[in-house]
Amino acid sequence: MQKQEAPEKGFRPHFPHFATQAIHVGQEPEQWSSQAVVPPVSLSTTFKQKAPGQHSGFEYSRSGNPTRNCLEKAVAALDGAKYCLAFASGLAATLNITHLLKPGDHIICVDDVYGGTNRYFRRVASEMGLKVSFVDCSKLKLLDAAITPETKLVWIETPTNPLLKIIDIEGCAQVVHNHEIILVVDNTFMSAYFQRPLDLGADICMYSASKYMNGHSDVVMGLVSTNSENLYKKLSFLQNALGAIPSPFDCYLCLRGLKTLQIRMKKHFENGMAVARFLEVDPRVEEVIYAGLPSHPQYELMQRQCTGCPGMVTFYIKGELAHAEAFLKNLKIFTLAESLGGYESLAELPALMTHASVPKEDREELGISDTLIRLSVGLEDIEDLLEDLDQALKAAHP
Ligand code: P1T
Repeated sequence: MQKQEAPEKGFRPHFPHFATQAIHVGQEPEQWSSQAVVPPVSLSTTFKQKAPGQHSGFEYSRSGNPTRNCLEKAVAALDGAKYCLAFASGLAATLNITHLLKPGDHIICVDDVYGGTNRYFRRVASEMGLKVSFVDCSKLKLLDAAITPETKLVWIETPTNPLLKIIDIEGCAQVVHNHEIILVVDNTFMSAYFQRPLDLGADICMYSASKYMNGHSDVVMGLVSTNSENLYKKLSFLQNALGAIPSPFDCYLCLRGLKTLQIRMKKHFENGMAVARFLEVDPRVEEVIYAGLPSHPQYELMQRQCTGCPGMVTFYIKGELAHAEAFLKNLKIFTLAESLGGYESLAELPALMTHASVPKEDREELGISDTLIRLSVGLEDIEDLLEDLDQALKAAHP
């Protein structure tokens, strides 16, 4: 696809800065007869029509809902996008985007990707007649070489899950835009605050809003932003036709979560950095991967492409599976659980948890070993988090 034109001047509304937009865009009290400052949760499934087929903006809640509409407008503003659509989960967003393709089309997906995305492409999309290749898109030559006349979609995550590789969005856009290919960036880890994929040439920016965008581990949702009217029209049709939409209450919660996205991300960065620095010099740790550390192989790219790093820290504990398990079982403040991006700190073992569905040989080739531990560093006091990590490392390596 051709790079889309930036939104026209004035589109990024009256409020120029991030937190102001998160707090106000799409949420103007004047839109409600009650002048409600907090957007109401609009639970009605259906809306009265003036005459058959004549509605005043909403007809049925699957095709459009006032609370969802507020959220979609706010996220579009944060992404510098003209359009945004909300879905029932991150994977529902992936499903809808994939429905833009037809049997025989080819998808290139970054090799290190969330296990559920890998499973969907490998075990569902490919069963429906789509061809899928997993490619190390951090090497643009490999991406270029993998493109065939059938390639219609390139799917990248950056940083990748769980190995936190940084992919050059602008570089990928240059490669794919020589062809009729849609570039999708899964921006879940960075959130709209640290990275703006559409500005860097992506056609679609998607999120599992279940993570940082909502930030409170109480909503499962997906979000998709674009500047392309053509893609928006198709995705909007699919949103209604496939029906994988979020509930109005979840939209309300996510909109509420977004209001603190900026301050949360700043604190996640601060805490993530402190944890990475702590682990980096710890003799019980083999290697730390954190894009905010100068030791990260793509540190410079990260600095060019993003304005900060989230609380995602991945590391290899010294030893074997038993050491990783002992560490995880002994954590007291970090909770052993899948997911990420909430206010609370979580820890997990990708090989046995989030990425268990990735074939073993692929995991081994990527480096998702039994000693690879993924942390989602939350917003607790850093002294407590470091003390917790220290005592769990002691339990693993007495
Ligand atoms: O869980 P859901 O909202 O359907 O989103 C899927 C998804 C998409 N993209 C990325 C980068 C993700 O991390 C996820 C979900 N990930 C986890 C649950 C996890 O623990 O990694």
